Amino acid sequence: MQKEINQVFKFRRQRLIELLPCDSIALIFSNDYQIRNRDINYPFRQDSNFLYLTGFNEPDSILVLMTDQSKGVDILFCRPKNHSEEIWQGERLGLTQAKETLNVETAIDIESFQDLFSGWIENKKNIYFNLQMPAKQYQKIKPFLCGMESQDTMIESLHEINHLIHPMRMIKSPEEIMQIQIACDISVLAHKQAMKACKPGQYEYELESILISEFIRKGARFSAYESIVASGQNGCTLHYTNNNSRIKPDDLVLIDAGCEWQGYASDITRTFPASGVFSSAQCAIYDLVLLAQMTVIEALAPGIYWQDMHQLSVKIMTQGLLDLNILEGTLSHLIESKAIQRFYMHGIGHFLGLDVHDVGSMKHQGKRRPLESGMVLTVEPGLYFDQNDLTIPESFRGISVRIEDDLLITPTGVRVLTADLPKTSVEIEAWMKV
Ligand SMILES: [Mn+2]
Repeated sequence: MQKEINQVFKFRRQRLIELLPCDSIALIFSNDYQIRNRDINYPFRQDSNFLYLTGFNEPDSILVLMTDQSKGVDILFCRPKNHSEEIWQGERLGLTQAKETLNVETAIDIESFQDLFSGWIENKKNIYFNLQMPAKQYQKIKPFLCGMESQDTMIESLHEINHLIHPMRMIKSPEEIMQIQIACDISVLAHKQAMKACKPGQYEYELESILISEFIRKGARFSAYESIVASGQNGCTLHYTNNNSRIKPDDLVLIDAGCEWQGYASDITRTFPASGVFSSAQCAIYDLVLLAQMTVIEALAPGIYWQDMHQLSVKIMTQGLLDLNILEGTLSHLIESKAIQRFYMHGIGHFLGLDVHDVGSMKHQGKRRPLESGMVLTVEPGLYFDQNDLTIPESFRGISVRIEDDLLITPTGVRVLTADLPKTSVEIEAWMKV
């Protein structure tokens, strides 16, 4: 089984090698440990490109891909076995095992990287790496780049590796879709439990603890991002993570949380009434956001433009706010003047993958890029009404609603990966009552 999985990473490296011109060298750095304080580190999270190409979860490693006239090779620099360090830091794969398990051409002690690299770049025309890499990593290669014949040759030969890797990561393979689905399934269970457990008078962090507990209980030790549990007005802070307010009986509670599974993120938002029953004003806003979300999801298919999906959500919600007398004027004028941006200040959604806001672009060579089968995205329209906004009717003040699901673009349309989570106001009220 492990061999089959590692073959997937081998194929990815081979595909990347095929994209490299002749006489190229490409460097993909692992992440390093990040210090939290003194001798304590933050939990280690591998660099997403490195993980995508190796499946190898150790720090202090560099993947090197090289091409010449005849072929391409993949070389892994990593830490050798070291009994005394492994007692403290945990077991390492080591060089022999790394070569065999990860199926690379050769595995070399990371300490030898600079010596070998200085010789290799002498006969390479193109050098690919992450041009935005952290300074600490850049220091490892900078002396050799500066030693090149002239500044002009150097600049001409440096290329952005992300321009090759990101388009690959944008289209998910069946293996990746499986991992994302597992992340989604766990997050759905966690959201269901938190929604059902909610009682006015609780603190937001009590719901957060249910989410995290369920993630970990299912083997997803890490969240894909810090959970947002925002009651009432806190929902108006888009990235609210204090999660320390007391939930009031008339509040809506907005939970935006998702776990990470095998490096793959899920990202779900639900908004529900603390009391278990929506007020009529809350329900009006909720149903409007839901209408926008479901209309966009139904429209998704290969060939569709993401920018049009955002516009579709803008149009639906602008019309809805006109009907509710929150906006005044004509629809076309309000859309043109982007009047809804006061209440809907983010985009319709984003790519999802190894990064929660995954790599990839909806533009390609200056033009819009249509959706393709294999893309995974979130759709998350929202409306946020500040409690101190005196320009809107009083009953709507302090209401924040966002609804977010994760989706796979299929050859014929779309598959909702988070479909098992109650979503309509009727479903939510019924689920909270049980
Ligand atoms: Mn999101």
